[in-house]
Amino acid sequence: MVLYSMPSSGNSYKVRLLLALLGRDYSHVPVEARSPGIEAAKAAGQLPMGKAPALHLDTGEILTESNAILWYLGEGTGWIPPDPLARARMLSWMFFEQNRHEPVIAVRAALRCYPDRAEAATPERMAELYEAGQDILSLMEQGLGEAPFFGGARADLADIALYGYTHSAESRGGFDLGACPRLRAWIARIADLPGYVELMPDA
Ligand SMILES: N[C@@H](CCC(=O)N[C@@H](CS)C(=O)NCC(=O)O)C(=O)O
Repeated sequence: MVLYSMPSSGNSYKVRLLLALLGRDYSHVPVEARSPGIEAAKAAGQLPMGKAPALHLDTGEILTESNAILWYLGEGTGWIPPDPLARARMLSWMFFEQNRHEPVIAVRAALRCYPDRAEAATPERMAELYEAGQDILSLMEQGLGEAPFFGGARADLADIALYGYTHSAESRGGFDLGACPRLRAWIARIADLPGYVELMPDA
């Protein structure tokens, strides 16, 4: 397998994290935003949707969309619960992540961290994203409840999907997890999982 992934992106990180937790071997092609490498990969059809991550399988198939890639890699492992209701709950968090969480938490981080996005980081936009993001984090705090993981007693793909951008919501996104002690404990719990890797270990 060859993974085209963006080193600084939470969507790409989810896939690298699951591969590491599963102990799977793969080749990595880093394609950072606005680099010649990512443009070359797009031009060569290696990122068919024009975005990273993309997983190139040994069969020649290319899989896109981080959460779909998580599903593919998670099949037949303990990362997808066997119970239909638990699987549906996992998907519910994964859709929430792409539909509501990522467009706010990741976008605010991008506006703060990527210099070429700074122009769009107006005080109004940043305040709006902050307020919306704090609400999203509160929903997660409540949703997690007393459970150690979003998957319940053990972590599932929802935990990986949500971790991608939540773990750096404070450092990169400028959010405040002070009122979310369970989320903070959950972040630490994920980082303790055997095989865990950081977002950008070489950075
Ligand atoms: N929904 C997609 C989003 C992928 C995405 O937006 N990737 C961004 C980085 S987070 C990207 O490749 N940007 C590079 C570009 O647009 O040139 C997923 O979860 O995989």
